[in-house]
Amino acid sequence: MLLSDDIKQKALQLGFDLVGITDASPIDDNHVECLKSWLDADFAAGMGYMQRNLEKRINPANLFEGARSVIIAGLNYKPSAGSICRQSPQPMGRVAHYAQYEDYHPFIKNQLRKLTDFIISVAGPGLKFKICCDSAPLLERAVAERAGLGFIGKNHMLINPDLGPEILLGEVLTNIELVPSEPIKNSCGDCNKCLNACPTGALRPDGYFDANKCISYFTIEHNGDIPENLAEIMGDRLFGCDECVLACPYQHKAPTCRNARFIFHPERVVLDLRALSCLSQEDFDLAFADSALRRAGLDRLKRNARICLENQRRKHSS
Ligand code: B12
Ligand code: SF4
Ligand code: SF4
Repeated sequence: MLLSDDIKQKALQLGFDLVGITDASPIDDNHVECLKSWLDADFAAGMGYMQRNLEKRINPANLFEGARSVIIAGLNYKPSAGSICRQSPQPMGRVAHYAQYEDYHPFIKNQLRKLTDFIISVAGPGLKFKICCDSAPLLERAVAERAGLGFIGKNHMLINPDLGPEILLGEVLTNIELVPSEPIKNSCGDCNKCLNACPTGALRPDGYFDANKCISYFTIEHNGDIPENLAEIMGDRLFGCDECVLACPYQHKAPTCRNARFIFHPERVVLDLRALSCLSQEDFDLAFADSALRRAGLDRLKRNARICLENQRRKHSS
């Protein structure tokens, strides 16, 4: 069997749901144009890091010298139905699906490291690898599309026709020349459900995504106050937002996460807002050491909790 096929088979054995390969040539022009006009229009809001390292973000060979191929893997994170609805007498705040699990960054990187160990064991030493997951400057969704993992929907998610949009991505850049996978041809067609479901208009009718209006951006990435009009629309969304994902028909028919090694934390589906408001830094560090919630940090989470509590108070008094 070809090395490329061996690698794909091993990635699936390691618990990934999807795997594809593309060459390390620059990102396709249409994506680069979209990224540049997105940055020019200030749709990146306060994410200054998106303005930096443009040359790396649009060309894997600039991110990793000598790169010839990119192996990209996808992990299904759709939670099982039983874990979605949780009732409590306390005011609770909702957490985005991906953060209801252990932090996916080290999980995916560890699995990809096992994949590179396997490649060395069959192809010999002297090979070079760079493992990325989320934080590296690389247009991951554009790479995933070219490697045949799915298509990019109007909600800007990489969507696999069978597994839906709830797929987390990680990559191995390597100096080995591998056989590229074929892109797939599906699309959204006439559907506009995610645009209609976005509570703030962050998904614009012209197809662009505006972080200045996105609840996910404000609750996870933004420092300082959240504008009043958006704070009200936040409702009980404490960390992240899944509306444009949950509206998608591809999400509805997708199977749930089947990787038992990717640990799901039922106690992170919703969080007690009052308890969070008076949590000490020490207790936060202990409780969320292995969680993507650390990205926001305790101060932002407390700010979000105050807003969710105020929204719930307003709802009950009206
Ligand atoms: C910055 C960032 C964010 C920001 C900005 C989001 C954004 N849309 O850019 C914030 C904090 C808001 C965010 C939110 C979320 N994120 Co995020 N995020 C990233 C990060 C680090 C970079 C994304 C990026 O390059 N943005 C630049 C802009 C220009 O990209 P874009 O809007 O998607 O546009 C591109 C394509 O859509 C494409 N395109 C194709 N057709 C068209 C048509 C038109 C008209 C346009 C304009 C563009 C376009 O062109 C552009 C360039 O490729 C990536 C990891 C990475 N390194 O890639 C994760 C990543 C995209 N995030 C991820 C996730 C899971 C989420 C959330 C679902 C989390 C949540 N529940 O809150 C939401 C989803 C929000 C959304 N609908 O995009 C996953 C997505 C996996 C997937 N299946 O697609 C990623 C890949 C992380 C990972 N490793 O798994 N995220
Ligand atoms: S994450 Fe929420 S606010 Fe942001 S684009 Fe999607 S639905 Fe809109
Ligand atoms: S909800 Fe409809 S338009 Fe939006 S991404 Fe899914 S299929 Fe595409």
